[in-house]
Amino acid sequence: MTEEFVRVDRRPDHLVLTLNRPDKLNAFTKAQHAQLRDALAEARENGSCRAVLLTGAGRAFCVGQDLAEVDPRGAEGPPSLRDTLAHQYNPLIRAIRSLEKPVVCAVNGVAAGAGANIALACDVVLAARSAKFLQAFDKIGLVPDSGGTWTLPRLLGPSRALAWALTGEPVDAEQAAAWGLVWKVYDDEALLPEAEKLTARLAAGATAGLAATKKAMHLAMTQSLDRQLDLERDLQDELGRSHDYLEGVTAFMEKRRPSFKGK
Ligand code: LHQ
Repeated sequence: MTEEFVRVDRRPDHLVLTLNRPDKLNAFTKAQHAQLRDALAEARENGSCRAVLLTGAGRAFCVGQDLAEVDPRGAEGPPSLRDTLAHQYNPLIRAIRSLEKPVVCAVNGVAAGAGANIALACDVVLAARSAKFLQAFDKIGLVPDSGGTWTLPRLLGPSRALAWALTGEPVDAEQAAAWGLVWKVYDDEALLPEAEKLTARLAAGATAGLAATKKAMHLAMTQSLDRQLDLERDLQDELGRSHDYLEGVTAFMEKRRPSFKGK
C-alpha cells in the first residue's frame, strides 16, 4: 500500500489536506509533492469541492525540502535543483494560486524554507500561537523559493522582506500577524477547529465571486489602476448574471441567509 504522505479528508463541500510525515516535520519529498499535486487536482476538478484547508500533522506545518533527498554529497554529485523547482515547487505554487476556490492554511507549528512560502502562497493563513516562520534558505546558501522572492516583498515591503531572508531569523506567530503575514492567530488547540469552521464558511460562499476576488487581487500586484478598473468591470459584468448574485440580493431583500450554489 502507498504511504499516505498527504492525508486527504473529503468533507461534503471541501477538502482537508494534511502534510503527513510528522517524524521529519513534514519535509517535502518527491512522493509527498506528487500526492499534494493529485489532491489539488482533485480540488480543482471536483465541482462539489468549494474550498481547501491545508495543514500539517504533528508539531510542524512543514520544514520545506527534505534535504536528504537533495544531498549534494551523493555519488552523482549535486542534484538538479532546477528540476526540483520546475517539477515540484513551481507547479505547487501555481496550483494553489490558480485554484478558483479559497485555500486556507492552518500553520500548526514551524514553517521553514519552502514550507513557509507555501503557507504564505495560500489565500487565508491562520497560525497557532506556538507557530514560527523561518526562511532558512540563508543557512544552506540558497535563495528563497516557492514564490518567496515575489510574495515576501509584497506582504512585508522590500526592506523587511530582504532583512528577514538575509538573516533567517525566526518570526513567531504574533509577529507574523503584526507584519501582515497571517490573518489570525489562535491558541494551539483552537487552531484546527477554527480553520475548519472558516473553510466550511468559505465553501458555503459564492465560489465564483470568491474566485474572481482572488484573481483580481493577484493581478492587482502587477498591473495599473486603469487595467484593474477594467478588470473589475468585466468580472462584475459576468458575476452580475450569476445564480449567486441573484440569490444574494434576493436573500438580502427577504432578510434571510443566502443559499449559494457557487455558480
Ligand atoms: C528534516 C528537515 C529537512 C529533512 C527537519 N529535511 N529532514 C527547494 C528545492 C531544492 C532544494 C532545496 O530547497 C528547496 C526549498 C527549501 O525548503 S530549502 C530549506 C529546507 N529547510 C531547512 O533548511 C530547515 C531545516 N530544519 C531545521 O532547521 C530545523 O529542523 C527546524 C529549525 C525547522 C526545527 O528544529 P527542531 O525543532 O530542533 O527539529 P529537528 O531539527 O530536531 O528536526 C526533527 C527531525 O526532522 C529531524 O530528524 P531526526 O530523524 O534526526 O529526528 C530532522 O533531521 C528532520 N528535519 N528539517 N528540511
